[in-house]
Amino acid sequence: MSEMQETPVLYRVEQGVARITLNRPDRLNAFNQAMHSAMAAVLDDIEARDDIRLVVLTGAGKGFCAGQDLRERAGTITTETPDLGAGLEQRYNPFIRRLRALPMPLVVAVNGTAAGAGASLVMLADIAIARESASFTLAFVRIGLMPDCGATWTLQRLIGPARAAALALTGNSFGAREAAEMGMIWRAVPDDAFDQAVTDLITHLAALPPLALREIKQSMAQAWGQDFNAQLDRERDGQRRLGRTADYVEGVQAFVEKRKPRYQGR
Ligand code: T3D
Repeated sequence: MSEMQETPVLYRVEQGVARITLNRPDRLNAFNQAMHSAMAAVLDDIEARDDIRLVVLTGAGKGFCAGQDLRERAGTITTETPDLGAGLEQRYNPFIRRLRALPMPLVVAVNGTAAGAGASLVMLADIAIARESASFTLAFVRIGLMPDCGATWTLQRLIGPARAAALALTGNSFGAREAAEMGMIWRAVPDDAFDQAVTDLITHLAALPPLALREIKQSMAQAWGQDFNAQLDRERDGQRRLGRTADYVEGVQAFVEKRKPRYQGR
Protein backbone atom coordinates (compact mmCIF):
# COMPACT_ATOMS: atom_id res chain seq x y z
CA MET A 1 0.00 0.00 0.00
CA SER A 2 2.74 2.48 0.92
CA GLU A 3 4.41 1.66 -2.39
CA MET A 4 1.19 2.57 -4.24
CA GLN A 5 1.02 5.92 -2.45
CA GLU A 6 4.51 6.80 -3.63
CA THR A 7 3.66 6.09 -7.25
CA PRO A 8 3.17 9.54 -8.82
CA VAL A 9 0.63 8.23 -11.34
CA LEU A 10 -1.78 5.33 -10.92
CA TYR A 11 -2.83 3.61 -14.13
CA ARG A 12 -5.07 0.72 -15.00
CA VAL A 13 -6.98 -0.48 -18.03
CA GLU A 14 -10.29 -2.31 -17.57
CA GLN A 15 -12.72 -3.25 -20.30
CA GLY A 16 -11.28 -0.76 -22.72
CA VAL A 17 -11.19 2.14 -20.26
CA ALA A 18 -7.77 3.54 -19.31
CA ARG A 19 -7.88 5.29 -15.94
CA ILE A 20 -5.06 7.63 -15.00
CA THR A 21 -4.90 9.11 -11.50
CA LEU A 22 -2.38 11.81 -10.64
CA ASN A 23 -1.14 10.66 -7.28
CA ARG A 24 0.77 13.22 -5.24
CA PRO A 25 -2.15 14.23 -2.99
CA ASP A 26 0.04 16.00 -0.41
CA ARG A 27 1.11 18.42 -3.16
CA LEU A 28 -2.33 18.65 -4.80
CA ASN A 29 -0.88 16.38 -7.51
CA ALA A 30 1.61 19.02 -8.68
CA PHE A 31 3.85 17.92 -11.54
CA ASN A 32 7.43 17.00 -10.70
CA GLN A 33 9.97 15.16 -12.81
CA ALA A 34 8.83 11.75 -11.55
CA MET A 35 5.25 12.49 -12.53
CA HIS A 36 6.34 13.57 -16.01
CA SER A 37 8.27 10.31 -16.44
CA ALA A 38 5.34 8.25 -15.17
CA MET A 39 2.89 10.02 -17.51
CA ALA A 40 5.22 9.43 -20.46
CA ALA A 41 5.22 5.70 -19.65
CA VAL A 42 1.43 5.68 -19.38
CA LEU A 43 1.09 7.39 -22.76
CA ASP A 44 3.58 4.90 -24.27
CA ASP A 45 1.27 2.11 -23.15
CA ILE A 46 -1.93 3.77 -24.38
CA GLU A 47 -0.40 4.59 -27.76
CA ALA A 48 0.87 1.01 -28.20
CA ARG A 49 -2.49 -0.66 -27.54
CA ASP A 50 -5.51 -1.03 -29.77
CA ASP A 51 -8.05 -1.99 -27.09
CA ILE A 52 -8.58 1.39 -25.42
CA ARG A 53 -11.93 3.07 -26.08
CA LEU A 54 -11.68 5.87 -23.58
CA VAL A 55 -9.12 7.59 -21.33
CA VAL A 56 -10.13 9.03 -17.96
CA LEU A 57 -7.82 11.43 -16.10
CA THR A 58 -8.41 12.42 -12.48
CA GLY A 59 -6.51 13.24 -9.30
CA ALA A 60 -6.08 11.56 -5.92
CA GLY A 61 -7.12 13.37 -2.75
CA LYS A 62 -8.61 16.84 -2.53
CA GLY A 63 -6.89 18.39 -5.54
CA PHE A 64 -6.93 17.62 -9.25
CA CYS A 65 -3.56 19.15 -10.12
CA ALA A 66 -1.76 22.30 -8.93
CA GLY A 67 0.47 22.59 -12.00
CA GLN A 68 4.24 22.64 -11.74
CA ASP A 69 5.65 21.55 -8.37
CA LEU A 70 6.98 24.86 -7.09
CA ARG A 71 9.02 23.14 -4.39
CA GLU A 72 11.00 21.47 -7.17
CA ARG A 73 11.83 24.97 -8.42
CA ALA A 74 12.25 26.85 -5.12
CA GLY A 75 15.82 27.27 -3.92
CA THR A 76 17.29 26.48 -7.32
CA ILE A 77 16.01 29.39 -9.38
CA THR A 78 17.88 32.57 -10.24
CA THR A 79 17.23 34.99 -13.09
CA GLU A 80 19.59 32.86 -15.22
CA THR A 81 18.37 29.38 -14.46
CA PRO A 82 16.46 27.23 -15.11
CA ASP A 83 15.47 27.87 -18.73
CA LEU A 84 11.71 27.37 -18.39
CA GLY A 85 11.31 27.45 -22.18
CA ALA A 86 13.61 24.47 -22.49
CA GLY A 87 11.65 22.75 -19.71
CA LEU A 88 8.41 23.27 -21.62
CA GLU A 89 10.01 22.04 -24.83
CA GLN A 90 11.44 18.92 -23.19
CA ARG A 91 8.69 17.92 -20.78
CA TYR A 92 5.35 19.74 -20.82
CA ASN A 93 4.91 20.37 -24.54
CA PRO A 94 5.57 16.77 -25.68
CA PHE A 95 3.24 15.57 -22.91
CA ILE A 96 0.49 18.02 -23.87
CA ARG A 97 0.86 17.25 -27.59
CA ARG A 98 0.55 13.52 -26.91
CA LEU A 99 -2.46 13.96 -24.65
CA ARG A 100 -4.23 16.17 -27.19
CA ALA A 101 -3.43 13.75 -30.02
CA LEU A 102 -5.03 10.75 -28.31
CA PRO A 103 -7.42 9.32 -30.89
CA MET A 104 -10.01 8.23 -28.33
CA PRO A 105 -12.06 10.55 -26.08
CA LEU A 106 -10.36 11.99 -23.02
CA VAL A 107 -12.60 12.48 -19.99
CA VAL A 108 -11.16 14.69 -17.26
CA ALA A 109 -12.84 14.17 -13.90
CA VAL A 110 -11.92 17.25 -11.90
CA ASN A 111 -12.07 16.03 -8.31
CA GLY A 112 -10.70 19.25 -6.76
CA THR A 113 -8.49 22.29 -7.32
CA ALA A 114 -7.02 22.72 -10.79
CA ALA A 115 -4.32 25.39 -10.89
CA GLY A 116 -1.69 26.49 -13.41
CA ALA A 117 -0.83 23.64 -15.74
CA GLY A 118 -3.48 21.63 -13.89
CA ALA A 119 -6.14 24.00 -15.25
CA SER A 120 -4.55 23.74 -18.70
CA LEU A 121 -4.94 19.96 -18.53
CA VAL A 122 -8.68 20.30 -17.89
CA MET A 123 -9.01 22.33 -21.09
CA LEU A 124 -7.63 19.43 -23.14
CA ALA A 125 -10.58 17.23 -22.20
CA ASP A 126 -13.17 16.16 -24.70
CA ILE A 127 -15.50 15.97 -21.72
CA ALA A 128 -14.63 17.68 -18.43
CA ILE A 129 -16.84 17.00 -15.43
CA ALA A 130 -16.10 18.56 -12.05
CA ARG A 131 -17.00 18.21 -8.40
CA GLU A 132 -19.03 21.31 -7.51
CA SER A 133 -16.51 22.30 -4.82
CA ALA A 134 -13.59 22.17 -7.27
CA SER A 135 -11.95 25.48 -8.07
CA PHE A 136 -9.87 26.66 -10.99
CA THR A 137 -7.17 29.29 -11.37
CA LEU A 138 -4.76 30.27 -14.08
CA ALA A 139 -2.32 30.80 -11.24
CA PHE A 140 0.68 31.42 -13.49
CA VAL A 141 0.57 35.23 -13.25
CA ARG A 142 0.59 35.06 -9.45
CA ILE A 143 4.17 33.79 -9.57
CA GLY A 144 5.34 35.95 -12.48
CA LEU A 145 4.66 33.51 -15.32
CA MET A 146 2.21 33.24 -18.20
CA PRO A 147 -0.30 30.46 -18.97
CA ASP A 148 1.21 27.47 -20.76
CA CYS A 149 0.36 23.90 -21.75
CA GLY A 150 -1.88 25.36 -24.45
CA ALA A 151 -4.11 27.45 -22.17
CA THR A 152 -3.62 30.68 -24.15
CA TRP A 153 -5.07 28.76 -27.12
CA THR A 154 -7.72 26.54 -25.55
CA LEU A 155 -9.29 28.91 -23.02
CA GLN A 156 -10.25 31.60 -25.56
CA ARG A 157 -11.84 28.99 -27.79
CA LEU A 158 -13.81 27.51 -24.93
CA ILE A 159 -15.06 30.65 -23.21
CA GLY A 160 -14.31 33.54 -25.59
CA PRO A 161 -11.45 36.08 -25.60
CA ALA A 162 -12.86 38.61 -23.11
CA ARG A 163 -13.30 36.19 -20.23
CA ALA A 164 -10.17 34.23 -21.12
CA ALA A 165 -8.00 37.35 -21.04
CA ALA A 166 -9.46 38.45 -17.70
CA LEU A 167 -8.89 35.05 -16.09
CA ALA A 168 -5.35 34.78 -17.47
CA LEU A 169 -4.39 38.32 -16.46
CA THR A 170 -5.92 38.30 -12.97
CA GLY A 171 -5.19 34.71 -11.94
CA ASN A 172 -8.52 34.86 -10.09
CA SER A 173 -10.04 31.64 -8.78
CA PHE A 174 -13.45 30.54 -9.98
CA GLY A 175 -15.69 27.65 -9.09
CA ALA A 176 -16.86 24.62 -11.02
CA ARG A 177 -20.35 26.00 -11.59
CA GLU A 178 -18.92 29.16 -13.09
CA ALA A 179 -16.55 27.07 -15.21
CA ALA A 180 -19.54 25.13 -16.53
CA GLU A 181 -21.60 28.27 -17.14
CA MET A 182 -18.71 29.80 -19.12
CA GLY A 183 -18.27 26.62 -21.18
CA MET A 184 -14.81 25.71 -19.89
CA ILE A 185 -16.14 22.36 -18.65
CA TRP A 186 -19.21 20.29 -19.49
CA ARG A 187 -20.84 20.21 -16.07
CA ALA A 188 -20.40 20.64 -12.32
CA VAL A 189 -21.91 17.93 -10.12
CA PRO A 190 -22.76 18.10 -6.41
CA ASP A 191 -19.89 16.60 -4.43
CA ASP A 192 -21.85 13.65 -3.10
CA ALA A 193 -23.04 12.70 -6.60
CA PHE A 194 -19.69 13.22 -8.37
CA ASP A 195 -18.22 9.69 -8.21
CA GLN A 196 -21.46 8.13 -9.43
CA ALA A 197 -21.80 10.72 -12.21
CA VAL A 198 -18.27 9.92 -13.42
CA THR A 199 -18.97 6.17 -13.28
CA ASP A 200 -22.23 6.62 -15.20
CA LEU A 201 -20.50 8.73 -17.83
CA ILE A 202 -17.72 6.16 -18.30
CA THR A 203 -20.20 3.28 -18.49
CA HIS A 204 -22.26 5.16 -21.05
CA LEU A 205 -19.29 6.07 -23.26
CA ALA A 206 -17.73 2.60 -23.00
CA ALA A 207 -20.89 1.03 -24.44
CA LEU A 208 -20.95 3.33 -27.50
CA PRO A 209 -19.26 2.42 -30.80
CA PRO A 210 -15.56 3.26 -30.31
CA LEU A 211 -14.80 4.05 -33.94
CA ALA A 212 -17.64 6.58 -34.00
CA LEU A 213 -16.33 8.13 -30.77
CA ARG A 214 -12.91 8.52 -32.39
CA GLU A 215 -14.29 10.08 -35.58
CA ILE A 216 -16.41 12.50 -33.56
CA LYS A 217 -13.54 13.50 -31.31
CA GLN A 218 -11.07 13.96 -34.13
CA SER A 219 -13.41 15.81 -36.47
CA MET A 220 -14.50 18.19 -33.72
CA ALA A 221 -10.86 18.88 -32.81
CA GLN A 222 -10.04 19.57 -36.46
CA ALA A 223 -13.02 21.90 -36.82
CA TRP A 224 -11.32 24.44 -34.55
CA GLY A 225 -8.82 25.23 -37.29
CA GLN A 226 -10.95 24.73 -40.37
CA ASP A 227 -13.52 26.62 -42.42
CA PHE A 228 -17.07 25.34 -42.85
CA ASN A 229 -16.60 23.83 -46.32
CA ALA A 230 -13.47 21.95 -45.30
CA GLN A 231 -15.38 20.62 -42.30
CA LEU A 232 -18.22 19.37 -44.52
CA ASP A 233 -15.57 17.40 -46.44
CA ARG A 234 -14.18 16.08 -43.15
CA GLU A 235 -17.64 14.89 -42.10
CA ARG A 236 -18.14 13.22 -45.49
CA ASP A 237 -14.87 11.29 -45.12
CA GLY A 238 -15.58 10.28 -41.52
CA GLN A 239 -19.12 9.19 -42.31
CA ARG A 240 -17.82 7.15 -45.24
CA ARG A 241 -15.43 5.29 -42.93
CA LEU A 242 -18.10 4.74 -40.28
CA GLY A 243 -20.67 3.60 -42.82
CA ARG A 244 -18.38 0.68 -43.62
CA THR A 245 -18.03 -0.54 -40.04
CA ALA A 246 -19.65 -3.60 -38.51
CA ASP A 247 -20.72 -1.34 -35.63
CA TYR A 248 -22.90 0.74 -37.95
CA VAL A 249 -24.53 -2.43 -39.32
CA GLU A 250 -25.07 -3.58 -35.71
CA GLY A 251 -26.47 -0.19 -34.67
CA VAL A 252 -29.09 -0.12 -37.40
CA GLN A 253 -29.94 -3.80 -36.92
CA ALA A 254 -30.33 -3.37 -33.17
CA PHE A 255 -32.59 -0.36 -33.75
CA VAL A 256 -35.00 -2.22 -36.02
CA GLU A 257 -34.95 -5.27 -33.74
CA LYS A 258 -35.63 -3.03 -30.72
CA ARG A 259 -32.67 -4.40 -28.74
CA LYS A 260 -29.49 -2.99 -27.22
CA PRO A 261 -26.60 -2.86 -29.69
CA ARG A 262 -23.31 -4.64 -28.91
CA TYR A 263 -20.48 -2.65 -30.39
CA GLN A 264 -17.13 -4.31 -31.07
CA GLY A 265 -15.04 -1.48 -32.48
CA ARG A 266 -14.93 -2.97 -35.97
O1 T3D B 1 8.34 25.66 -14.00
C1 T3D B 1 8.05 25.35 -15.15
O2 T3D B 1 8.45 24.31 -15.68
C2 T3D B 1 7.12 26.24 -15.93
C3 T3D B 1 5.78 25.62 -15.97
C4 T3D B 1 4.80 26.13 -15.24
C5 T3D B 1 3.49 25.47 -15.19
C6 T3D B 1 2.71 25.90 -13.99
O3 T3D B 1 1.83 25.16 -13.62
S1 T3D B 1 3.11 27.35 -13.17
C7 T3D B 1 1.86 27.42 -11.89
C8 T3D B 1 2.26 26.57 -10.71
N1 T3D B 1 1.17 26.41 -9.77
C9 T3D B 1 0.79 27.36 -8.92
O4 T3D B 1 1.29 28.45 -8.92
C10 T3D B 1 -0.28 26.98 -7.93
C11 T3D B 1 0.29 26.97 -6.52
N2 T3D B 1 -0.71 26.56 -5.56
C12 T3D B 1 -1.68 27.38 -5.11
O5 T3D B 1 -1.78 28.53 -5.50
C13 T3D B 1 -2.62 26.83 -4.08
O6 T3D B 1 -2.01 25.73 -3.47
C14 T3D B 1 -3.96 26.38 -4.71
C15 T3D B 1 -4.76 27.63 -5.15
C16 T3D B 1 -3.74 25.46 -5.91
C17 T3D B 1 -4.78 25.59 -3.65
O7 T3D B 1 -4.85 26.32 -2.45
P1 T3D B 1 -5.36 25.58 -1.12
O8 T3D B 1 -5.43 26.63 -0.06
O9 T3D B 1 -6.59 24.81 -1.42
O10 T3D B 1 -4.24 24.49 -0.78
P2 T3D B 1 -2.80 24.74 -0.17
O11 T3D B 1 -2.86 24.68 1.31
O12 T3D B 1 -2.20 25.95 -0.79
O13 T3D B 1 -2.00 23.46 -0.75
C18 T3D B 1 -2.03 22.20 -0.09
C19 T3D B 1 -0.62 21.67 -0.08
O14 T3D B 1 -0.21 21.49 -1.45
C20 T3D B 1 0.37 22.66 0.54
O15 T3D B 1 1.41 21.90 1.14
P3 T3D B 1 1.58 21.99 2.77
O16 T3D B 1 1.79 23.42 3.10
O17 T3D B 1 0.30 21.42 3.32
O18 T3D B 1 2.78 21.10 3.04
C21 T3D B 1 0.93 23.36 -0.68
O19 T3D B 1 2.24 23.88 -0.46
C22 T3D B 1 1.00 22.21 -1.66
N3 T3D B 1 0.98 22.74 -3.04
C23 T3D B 1 -0.04 23.33 -3.67
N4 T3D B 1 0.33 23.66 -4.92
C24 T3D B 1 1.62 23.27 -5.06
C25 T3D B 1 2.03 22.67 -3.85
N5 T3D B 1 3.28 22.20 -3.70
C26 T3D B 1 4.13 22.32 -4.74
N6 T3D B 1 3.79 22.87 -5.91
C27 T3D B 1 2.55 23.35 -6.11
N7 T3D B 1 2.23 23.88 -7.32
